[in-house]
Amino acid sequence: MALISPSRRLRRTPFSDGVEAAGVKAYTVYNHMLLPTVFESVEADYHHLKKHVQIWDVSVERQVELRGPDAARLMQMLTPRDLRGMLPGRCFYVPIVDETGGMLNDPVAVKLAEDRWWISIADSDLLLWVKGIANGYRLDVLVDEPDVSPLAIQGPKADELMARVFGETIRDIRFFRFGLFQFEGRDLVIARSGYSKQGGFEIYVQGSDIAMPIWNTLFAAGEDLNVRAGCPNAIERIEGGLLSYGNDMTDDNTPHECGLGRFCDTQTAIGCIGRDALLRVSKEGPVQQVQAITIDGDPVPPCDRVWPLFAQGRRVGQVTSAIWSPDYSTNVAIGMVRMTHWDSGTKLEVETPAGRRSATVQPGFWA
Ligand code: THG
Repeated sequence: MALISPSRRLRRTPFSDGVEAAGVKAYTVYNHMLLPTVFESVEADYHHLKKHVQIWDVSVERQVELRGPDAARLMQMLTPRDLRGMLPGRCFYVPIVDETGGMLNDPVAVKLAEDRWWISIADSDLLLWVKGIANGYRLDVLVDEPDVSPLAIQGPKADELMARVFGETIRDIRFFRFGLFQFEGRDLVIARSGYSKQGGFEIYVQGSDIAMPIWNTLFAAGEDLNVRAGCPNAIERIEGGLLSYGNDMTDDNTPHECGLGRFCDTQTAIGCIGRDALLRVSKEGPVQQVQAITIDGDPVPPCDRVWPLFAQGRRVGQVTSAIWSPDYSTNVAIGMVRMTHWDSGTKLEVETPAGRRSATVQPGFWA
């Protein structure tokens, strides 16, 4: 592929200077912002992530902040996940749906206080939808994108690195909870979360001015841990079954088709804008669903469009993400498969740019 021309529309991040100094080799665009995809190579980055600790500039996970008396009400309007039991200090993975039950985003909701929330978004312009709802319903809430840029610390040595910088109490944070930790006299929200299955934290860096100081402090503290700059890794996230909005799902899909039914409480999520539509479709159950799939043969080329899935010459779905896995010595993939062919062990054929290949529906993801 040719290079991407830099411009102001393609936003840099408060860590971009550090990312460049660390030798970033490729970027993608996510929420109109630069997201690194490769440092050494996707495979070398993958092996390192599973063994050591990496620091990821995931500023592209922009925050939609809700502030005011109607913040909790607005948040519940956006998602079919019941938020009534959610306490401040918690993070929830929440499907966001439109009036048809179609997925608009799959963010992490962070409840800072009853009247203050962050929605840590995937790649779609959710701010516009949320502002539209807030204004259309005349809600008493401010909606904006604050100067908050997540920095993820991922990998088996993440606890050790973070304890050195923020103190031993950071080890006590439980999965999808956050605490406040001091850095240069500033309070930072730090959660145990992140877009990998290797474990780790996300620092919600508030104020671009402290971004590079935090970045540099973490690298200095982790020298003997073999800390490196990294990024969400395509191989590791497919093995782990972490979905990518815009790739594995779009607004044509319901949360149930995406396998996110466990994050829906549609009966009790009173106020959710897509509730009626979802109650109708979830009565029957989805007729297609996201599945783990293996693809036989040599490493597949990059998956930059859907690859049709066939059985006996009939279309039964599509592969939406695929890559060679060194640890499993096969191509691992995520696809949307029709009900008639989604049972584990079902043999299919997939049309890739490298020709037709045999594919098999798997019992689950790998990690
Ligand atoms: N962290 C934060 N913001 C984000 C992401 C993140 N915004 C964009 C994108 N990632 C949103 N998508 C996801 C997808 C999966 C998960 C988080 C965000 C995830 N899922 C776990 C899983 O499926 O195993 C756990 C979900 C749960 O049990 O609650 O972590 O990564 N800040």
